[in-house]
Amino acid sequence: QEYVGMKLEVTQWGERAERVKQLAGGKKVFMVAATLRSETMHGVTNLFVAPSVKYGLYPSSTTKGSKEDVLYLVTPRAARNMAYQGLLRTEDKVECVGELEGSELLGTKVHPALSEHKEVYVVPMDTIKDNKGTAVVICMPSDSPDDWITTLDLRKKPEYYNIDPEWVALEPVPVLTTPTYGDKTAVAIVEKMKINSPKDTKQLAEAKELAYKEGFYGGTMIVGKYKGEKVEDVKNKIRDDLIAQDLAFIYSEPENLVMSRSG
Ligand code: ZZB
Repeated sequence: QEYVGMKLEVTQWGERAERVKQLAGGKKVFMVAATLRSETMHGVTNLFVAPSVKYGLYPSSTTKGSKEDVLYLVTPRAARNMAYQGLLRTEDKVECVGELEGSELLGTKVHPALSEHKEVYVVPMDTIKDNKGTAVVICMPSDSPDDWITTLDLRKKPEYYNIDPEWVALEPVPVLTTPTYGDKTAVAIVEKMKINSPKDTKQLAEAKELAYKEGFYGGTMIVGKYKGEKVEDVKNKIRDDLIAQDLAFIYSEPENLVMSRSG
């Protein structure tokens, strides 16, 4: 699977991240989100982590994926993949500055490049899988049903999730329009399918599939440099622009280990 690793710079550590801030020692830190939809970056409203998942801080390579010496925040598993791909600084093994738990990051602010909102909060998503991508996930409520339903649940139960309601106050930002569902495809699909909770996993998988298809084959950009063009035609150009601007890199991982060994 080939993802785009989007780099979101930490602009302000939250109150729970004092220890992490010390670990970073004044270096720039980028949380890296694995995405298949880099064309939607304009509409980021939050960044998700899994509270109980372990993450680490890893020095970047300065020859690939980053022009400067920075720290990436991803899971140890993703770091191993990234090291294989030359994206991290390595000696004999993967260098790690320190480890942390997702919960320590809640309330930290990051800067999503090319987005309408210059700063967004890190908030929890319990359904993040730590065996896929970097376990850092962009929140794109206009085009991702999972992200919209999670945002609604966080707003409904801030005490339960141990977050400040202010952290999830941003509304979905339209980025593209589809003939069937309009400019907030995910919001429309969640409503139509009557999805009530992030735990409706079967329905959400269906909704995701539908939103992907609609957005890719039927979508037209309504913001940015490629406004008015078909998503299908500009998706790769947008990705390449992001990479050229040092805002993202290609990050791949084997579908699963058994397959990659026998294949
Ligand atoms: C931004 C975005 C905007 C995404 C969208 C989707 C959509 P896939 O197809 O299963 O590989 N994601 C990435 N890593 C994880 C993880 N560890 N656990 C849970 N979700 C994860 O899914 C890749 C997509 O799932 C990624 O693309 C990311 O969310 C999320 F408008 O990034 B996406 C209809 C989907 N729309």
